[in-house]
Amino acid sequence: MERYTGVIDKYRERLPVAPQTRAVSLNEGATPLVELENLPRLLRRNVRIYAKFEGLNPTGSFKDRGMTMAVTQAVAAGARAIICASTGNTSAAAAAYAARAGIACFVLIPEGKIALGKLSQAMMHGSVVIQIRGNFDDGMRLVQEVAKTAPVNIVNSINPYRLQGQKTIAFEVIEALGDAPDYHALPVGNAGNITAHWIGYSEAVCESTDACAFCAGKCEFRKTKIATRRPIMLGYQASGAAPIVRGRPVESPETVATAIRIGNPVSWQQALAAQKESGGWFAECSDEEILRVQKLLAESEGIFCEPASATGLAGVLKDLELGRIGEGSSIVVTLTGHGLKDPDTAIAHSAKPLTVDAELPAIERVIREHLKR
Ligand code: AN7
Repeated sequence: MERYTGVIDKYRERLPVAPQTRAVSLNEGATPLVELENLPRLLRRNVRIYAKFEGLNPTGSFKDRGMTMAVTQAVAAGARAIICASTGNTSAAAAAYAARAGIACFVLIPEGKIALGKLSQAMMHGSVVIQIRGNFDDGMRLVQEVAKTAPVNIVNSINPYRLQGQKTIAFEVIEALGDAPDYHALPVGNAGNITAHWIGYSEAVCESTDACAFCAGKCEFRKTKIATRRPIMLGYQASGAAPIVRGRPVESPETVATAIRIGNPVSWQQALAAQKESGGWFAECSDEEILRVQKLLAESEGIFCEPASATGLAGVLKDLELGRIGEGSSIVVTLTGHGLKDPDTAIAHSAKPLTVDAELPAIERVIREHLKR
């Protein structure tokens, strides 16, 4: 068997990358699709729920799939610097892949509003971290303006190569299950990822050998049909940052799920198209629901995802409760980022550690007390 070397080498024929272009990769992708065993039983639901655990990518989120594409293409085009606005994970991925490629990286982040782990990544990989007194949407606007004059390549998801890389999630799900699931749920912030999922699922059922709309005739993807159908797409937003659910931009988005604290998503229209074409829907979850499901997943399945990622599962559990998702369904939930990204939130919402004397009876007492419950 050949050594696994990331999503570009694995899916090159389905991606707009020339055969001779060397991939800037950290062996991202090939993440596990873990079936939840205890939650459906706890909830007394006859459904199959699978978690696509994107937290196990090299920088701990799905952004790596898109960043390998964006940075590979930036390098191929001779770029010497990349830039992004970010709620955290994009900056972590951009910083790491820029380091790998040996190019400069500038990241704009909302001051005080990104999780500690993500900030540490951007700093550790040597990117230039610019904290702005504003939110993600302000950063996104500034990045687009500055890129008109400064010699920097934007690696936010308005860069179409990002979505091309991220579409590989759909291919992996199909490979693991043999076909598309009934439903695919995920959290929605800037709406790039739901757009990318839909591109992937749509290409998977396509047999056309025509050049695709993306490459405008410059490349030809091999289009082998690998699925018989597409899933119903479910997008979930945090209540304090739910512009798509509400149908209008949110001026000052607020949520504990800082990754999706976005009020005016760039890929809004594409996300709506995915929802309509798939027969799916958008819905919202409160911060309380998000944190409860993050904890529930960690305690009942051993999977630790960040708050934003729990939003997708929280939405699914609610819609199962409401009967919007039927019995017998197969559901894939993309868990977009690792729980270790945001240790502050995890610690703030968990039981405090016990402190006892370093003596045997104290430890025995704790064990006895705990098992009595
Ligand atoms: C864990 O890092 O937008 O709807 O700047 O980090 O494609 O934006 C992060 C987004 C979901 C939402 N889950 O995905 C950024 C950024 C996690 C995330 C999303 C993000 P999109």
